[in-house]
Amino acid sequence: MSYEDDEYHVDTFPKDFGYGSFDQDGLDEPGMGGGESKPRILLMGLRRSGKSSIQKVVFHKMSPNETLFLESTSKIVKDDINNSSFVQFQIWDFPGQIDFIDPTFDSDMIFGGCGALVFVIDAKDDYNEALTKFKNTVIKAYKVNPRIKFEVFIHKVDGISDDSKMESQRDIHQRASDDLSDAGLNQIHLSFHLTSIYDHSIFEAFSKVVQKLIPQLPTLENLLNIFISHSGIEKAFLFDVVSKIYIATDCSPVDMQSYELCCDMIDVVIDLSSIYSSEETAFDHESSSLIKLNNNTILYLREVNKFLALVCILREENFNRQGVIDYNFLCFRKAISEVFELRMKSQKLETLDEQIEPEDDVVDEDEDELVARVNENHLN
Ligand SMILES: Nc1nc2c(ncn2[C@@H]2O[C@H](COP(=O)(O)OP(=O)(O)O)[C@@H](O)[C@H]2O)c(=O)[nH]1
Ligand SMILES: [Mg+2]
Repeated sequence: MSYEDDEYHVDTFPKDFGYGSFDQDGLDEPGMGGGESKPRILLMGLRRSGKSSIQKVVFHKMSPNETLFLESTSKIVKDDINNSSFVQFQIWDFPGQIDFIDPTFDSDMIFGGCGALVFVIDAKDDYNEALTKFKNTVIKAYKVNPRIKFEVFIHKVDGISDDSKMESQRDIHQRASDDLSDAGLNQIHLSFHLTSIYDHSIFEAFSKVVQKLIPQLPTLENLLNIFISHSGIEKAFLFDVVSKIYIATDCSPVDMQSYELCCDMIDVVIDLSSIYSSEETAFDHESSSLIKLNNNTILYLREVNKFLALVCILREENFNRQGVIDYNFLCFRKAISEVFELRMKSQKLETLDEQIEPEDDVVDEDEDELVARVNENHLN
């Protein structure tokens, strides 16, 4: 079997908003530390279930209509999502017809360094065959690597009524779980998402998949909770600007509409700044933006680092204290960069000595201390 590193051309988006270049260090060697710190997300499912479309729409700004002309994938396509921040992984897009019985399919290598397996099922199609393939895939993958997160995308749910969406989800969930318990594997946890590339559901689902692969997630959530509670903010999302997936949010529930508003705000900010500034500076340290909605709500965006933006939703009257919000934001931004540094340090330790387990508790302790310190510094 051959692999291919695909070079994508992103022409609907300024160059600088693409992800950095692919650093190959140690990634292709099974068992190397590089693979550990940069988990793989595998996209699997039957032919034409929508795998390549998902990857292109979420990570390469392809418009959903353009996916109609995607050619079918004949090799595994590796795509490196590398923005040197928290969102670092590889996506492997598989051809639908891949066969695990095939001796050239190196399942140890493929599932070994895999963080999440996204299995795409076309909800508009008869899904019996997909479920059979799903069962075989999970059994095989779990044997190689029991730590894989299994994510099922019940896909193409655009134009399907809410009732039948729920009905498909219930049915697929039931049958997939039954299949696995028949195989004696009912300890495997499956997550289900209803998705479509024609709305924000695919970004939301991918956000959840990626978040599970970020070891620092609890710290990030904690920092967001502290930030909003001291600043009179209702909801805050920490966005990966390039993909518009959110890598963390505070603990209040996410409603789809708020998420969509924040996504649209990022588009507006980037489109506008691309017009009025040079490509390299369209999103930089000074980037911030304020949108007042006609229902007393404010959307406030601040740049966190080159790749991350914080988008907040708050009531107009709470924005009177913008000074406090901005001060608290600076504390938040500083804390985020410290979490990064800790992450870098622990990654270095990992690569220095592959044999020694990374000292997780040391990092945790540092992160706890950091959260406590940030809490003290915040203005009320
Ligand atoms: N209606 C609808 N069509 C989709 C969606 N996602 C993908 N498709 C279409 O499904 C077809 C197959 O997609 P493709 O990505 O090539 O599937 P793959 O073989 O799994 O990689 C294409 O014509 C896409 O336009 C979706 O969310 N909704
Ligand atoms: Mg494909």
